[in-house]
Amino acid sequence: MMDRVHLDPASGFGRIPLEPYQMTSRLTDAGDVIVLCHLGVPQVDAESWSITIDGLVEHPRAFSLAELRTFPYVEIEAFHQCAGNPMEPSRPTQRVSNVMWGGYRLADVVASVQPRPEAKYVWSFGADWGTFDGVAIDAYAKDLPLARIADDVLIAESMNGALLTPEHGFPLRLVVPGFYGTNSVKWLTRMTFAAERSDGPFTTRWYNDPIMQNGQPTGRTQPVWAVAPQSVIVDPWPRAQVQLGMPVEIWGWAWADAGVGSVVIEGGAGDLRIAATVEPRRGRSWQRFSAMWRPETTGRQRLGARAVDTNGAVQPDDGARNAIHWVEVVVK
Ligand SMILES: Nc1nc2c(c(=O)[nH]1)N[C@H]1C(S)=C(S)[C@@H](COP(=O)(O)O)O[C@H]1N2
Ligand SMILES: [Mo]
Repeated sequence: MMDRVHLDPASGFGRIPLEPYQMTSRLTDAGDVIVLCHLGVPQVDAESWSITIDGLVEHPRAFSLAELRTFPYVEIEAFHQCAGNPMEPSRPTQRVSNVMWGGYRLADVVASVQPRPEAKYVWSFGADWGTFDGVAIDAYAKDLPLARIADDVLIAESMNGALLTPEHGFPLRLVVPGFYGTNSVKWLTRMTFAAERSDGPFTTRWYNDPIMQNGQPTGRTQPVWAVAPQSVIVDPWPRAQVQLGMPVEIWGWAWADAGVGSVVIEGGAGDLRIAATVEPRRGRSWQRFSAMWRPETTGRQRLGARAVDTNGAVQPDDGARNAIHWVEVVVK
């Protein structure tokens, strides 16, 4: 068995994310970014850290931090979203932030180890270990399709211009822009190229969504990888009072792995449909949308934004992690 690092805390650890009305800045302050650690927070010595790349590659080897730093340093802005509790995969969540990651392109690092043609997946391992939902875990492990690596996957060492903090994966973590946060393995120790998917519990048991057909489960599942279209209204706030007949700006953020093509504001007195202006997609950053609304009846009304991604996938009303987020306002 590998040497196990000291964890502190040595059990699940998280930070409560911002509420949507608090998501006023384009880049989320590092101190406000979601934190999700299933097993605890490894306390790590960066000097002796290395990442081993092995499996279906011609030249397996380990890279120290100093060796990784010889690759070009790049920065990538991307939304960063937790898929929510793996035991409740269809519960709506808004655990999202938007972050500037800095580090080394996995594609650059991998070029020197030469993956073999049979390799189809890359498995990633973290230094954290312990017990999750009664299951003993040697290391947190995830996988991703090899084809994704061409798409700006990073071995990251910074967040918003500062070195990663321990809870965010110091000294090095994977970042898979456009995939749910669960795939971005922190305290990255090893990457193994393989012909098939990883058989670990975080890839087989948890983080697989049932595939539905006409509202019924098919018995098949799909990995929680690409982020589905989603949005939050930042303003108006819940319980905000707005004036009858006066224009109100509704604005927020929308995001999707494929990029968001359109956002419609719905709700109001019932039949509201306003096409919002959506800023163009920039990489995998979240996209600001805004719309002007002139309320025509008084009383409590709810407002929701429905995002559609560039593939035509539509944000659903309910029963899914990316369900519409409703804000109730009062028209006076
Ligand atoms: N090694 C390891 N990596 C991990 C996790 C973990 O528990 N262990 N949690 C994942 C989950 S579910 C999420 S949402 C993101 C959160 O990253 P953050 O805490 O830096 O925001 O890390 C992912 N990477
Ligand atoms: Mo997560």
